Amino acid sequence: MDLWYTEKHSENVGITLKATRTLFSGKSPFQQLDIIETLEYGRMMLLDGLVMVTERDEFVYHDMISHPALFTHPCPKRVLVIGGGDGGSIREIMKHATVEEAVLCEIDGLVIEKSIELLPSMACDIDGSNPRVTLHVDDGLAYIREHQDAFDLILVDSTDPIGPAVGLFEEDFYRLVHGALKKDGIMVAQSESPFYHAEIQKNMYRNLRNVFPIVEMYQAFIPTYPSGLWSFAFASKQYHPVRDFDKARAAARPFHTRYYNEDLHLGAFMLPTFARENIAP
Ligand code: AAT
Repeated sequence: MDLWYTEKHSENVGITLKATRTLFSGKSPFQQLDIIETLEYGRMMLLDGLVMVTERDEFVYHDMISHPALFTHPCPKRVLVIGGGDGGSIREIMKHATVEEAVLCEIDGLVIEKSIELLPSMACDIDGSNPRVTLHVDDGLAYIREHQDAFDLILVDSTDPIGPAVGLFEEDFYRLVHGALKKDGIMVAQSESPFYHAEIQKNMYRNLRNVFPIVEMYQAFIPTYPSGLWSFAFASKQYHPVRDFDKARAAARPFHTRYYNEDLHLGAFMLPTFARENIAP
């Protein structure tokens, strides 16, 4: 018998993938976690029935949540990831030799534990083997409240604004992030689909603009996320992602990136009109 997994993106639209087996299924105090094996996209992690990552397209998301900020900041040394318990963002951050310490603050210890066990290609730097990485199992909000003026970059690699991540899209949280960043710090946050989530984007970018002087949106192609068109918010105290970008430094990067490159860095900030309109001030 064929097994198919379907995620409904709205009442009338969804994505369907043929699956071969369930590797883990369980409930944490925060959410339902499932890891299944699919034929086209490899292993796939679901939280409350929604796709978080797949082995086949995670490189797009993790390249794009991390490298644009890491290559805009002239010398990122201390980086915080909020959420991201699969470890993919930390893996990309670790490619940057300037980074002395990366902290992962994930609310759900079960996500970290099962990613180490079942998604080792993402979790390779959060399994205790990398001395530059520190793990905290805690609510990101609580953590940054206690760590002000501490980070060059903060990446908000969070779930959608439902459940434990609701607070991570609000102005009060962005004020705490602003305070947790050093005076020239940058925050990047996943910011949903411009095609389906106009309302969420409108509120999120308004909240960000109330706090940060520089706020830009950039896009990436992520086939297993709703509509395939995804976005990230770049909120910065000083550096602009296009005007202050050192293209030569990004071109000379001493490691491979399968999605990010120095031309795409600039292109990703060029938005289609409907996406611009979602976040117009
Ligand atoms: N790397 C891509 C995977 C994710 S998962 C996002 C993680 O954020 C989850 O593991 C969840 O437990 C964690 N999280 C949610 N709320 C909080 C919080 N308040 N503090 C810390 N961690 C939190 C991103 C998927 C994006 C999906 C887009 N459709």
